[in-house]
Amino acid sequence: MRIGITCYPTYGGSGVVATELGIELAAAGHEVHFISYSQPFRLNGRNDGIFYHEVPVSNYPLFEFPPYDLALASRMAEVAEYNELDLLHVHYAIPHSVSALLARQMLASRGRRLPFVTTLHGTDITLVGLDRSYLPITTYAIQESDGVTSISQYLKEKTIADFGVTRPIQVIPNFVNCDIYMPIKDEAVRAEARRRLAKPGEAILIHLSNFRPVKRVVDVVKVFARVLREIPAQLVLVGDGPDRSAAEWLAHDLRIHDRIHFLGKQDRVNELIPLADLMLMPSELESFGLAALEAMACKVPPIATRVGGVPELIDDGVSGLLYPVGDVDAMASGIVSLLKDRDRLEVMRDAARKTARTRFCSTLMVPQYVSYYESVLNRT
Ligand code: GMT
Repeated sequence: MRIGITCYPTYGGSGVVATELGIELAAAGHEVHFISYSQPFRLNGRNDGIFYHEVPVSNYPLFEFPPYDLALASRMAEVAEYNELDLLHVHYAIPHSVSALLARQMLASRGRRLPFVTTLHGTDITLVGLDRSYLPITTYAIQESDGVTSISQYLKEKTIADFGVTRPIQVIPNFVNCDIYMPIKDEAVRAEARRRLAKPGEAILIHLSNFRPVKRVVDVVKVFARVLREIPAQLVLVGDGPDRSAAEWLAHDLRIHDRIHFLGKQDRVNELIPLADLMLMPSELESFGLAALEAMACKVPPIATRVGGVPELIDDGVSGLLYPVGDVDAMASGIVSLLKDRDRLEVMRDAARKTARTRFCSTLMVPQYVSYYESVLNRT
């Protein structure tokens, strides 16, 4: 198949899923064309079967807001025509599904077919999409999509309830490549790598996100401060965004900044995650929680909040621990008791990896996308 993929190319779960999907599809012999305003961040290097098409957005002085969605629609139609794409797959409904709808209409007027699949990821439904200025057009574009997938059952139900979408929605959960996200098998190698972050005997906690308010990064620092009262530890914070300075300020105010590593945006998180003992994801809301899945694949159990689609991924007390949003005391005491009970931690580490491998591995999900594409092509 020849597949066009559009996503946000910046750091964020939907862009990660779209890029990893494109890489896996190309590895399976499909031709993949990314269409976006810049190259997706995980698409570094030249992969066979992958092409990247930049969307130029001209900024005429009359435009207070350059119309990216129109430029994207034009480029989608061009790329589809020149490369004879079979379909488009857009990740994150706003504005990608609207642009895809326009591209489909442009080509239809010339007798060419371009079906498109929209994958709903999270805030396109739970936050931004609900804004009155976007709600009607987002609903329309989802409804008009030739296929709609969502990354969790929770998100599917939310879309039906809040948007009144009647088109069938197929749940295809987030996935991870378990050969890239994996534990470091050699304990001596792992111990040596951990020494760059922590002294022997210290625990390592990790958090990865785009530091948006929904991720509650300040809670990560609060939990860590409580853990430190009982256990020597280091905290590794990967990512950057609006709440980074609030987290840095709190770290200094609590005088624990010398134990917190603000690493900023990192490309090879699969090399960092396996060094940690536990991962923290105290989000206000997660439609799935891809960062937690990546951690689980590396045998790092997540300490997370019981929100959105997270319980579809984490079995509380088995492959991780779940708490109410904002309950930093409970999260800290859960972490402390787990770190003090190494046998229980080891069982949980195995369960986390097993969940990733047996339920959310790319080898299971990518074929689901391929057969979904085939079903869309057969009925359009
Ligand atoms: O909302 C974000 O923080 C980023 C967002 C995205 O679209 O980039 O993440 C969403 O998509 C991820 C991949 O499908 C999910 O794993 C995240 O749970 C989801 N985020 C939220 O629902 C807040």
